[in-house]
Amino acid sequence: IPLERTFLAIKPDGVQRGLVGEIIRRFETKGFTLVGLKLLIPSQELAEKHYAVHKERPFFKDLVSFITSGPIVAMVWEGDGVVASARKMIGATNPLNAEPGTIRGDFGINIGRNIIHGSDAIETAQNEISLWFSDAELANWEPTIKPWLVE
Ligand code: YYY
Ligand code: MG
Repeated sequence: IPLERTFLAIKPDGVQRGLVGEIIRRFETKGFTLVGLKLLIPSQELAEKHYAVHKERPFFKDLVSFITSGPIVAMVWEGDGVVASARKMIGATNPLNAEPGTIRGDFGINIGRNIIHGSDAIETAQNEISLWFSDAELANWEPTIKPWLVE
């Protein structure tokens, strides 16, 4: 069975604030495996597709303009339970409600500047991964330390 994967993106505020290394470090040291990584300024079209589920919401326009305003770091992470675990590590949508110890809880104060995106379910993750990455951009590999992470 293929391992579970999720799509994470460090938003333009996270990149501008120099949080890329800190955020990647958290998922690496947790024990998840990085299988895709790129920095890009998303096109309007890509951003609108990514957030299509929110297109009728009042914040949609600002959200799309924010996410296209500068480089983001798009990533695919792999591991048992990674979708739900990454959401926990990211914290609540509004950083003011996010627990300390989570990324949003530790680094944010505003819902419109909440640093990072993470897929909310396994099926959403599959759709987001194929929206942002081609198969050739994803590395199928197994860390040599895996026996020390998973029994
Ligand atoms: O999945 P998550 O990012 O935690 O929240 P969503 O409810 O999917 O909303 C996506 C994105 O939209 C959120 O990260 C910030 C923004 N947003 C907003 O600006 N204002 C809201 N009231 C709700 C969401
Ligand atoms: Mg969401």
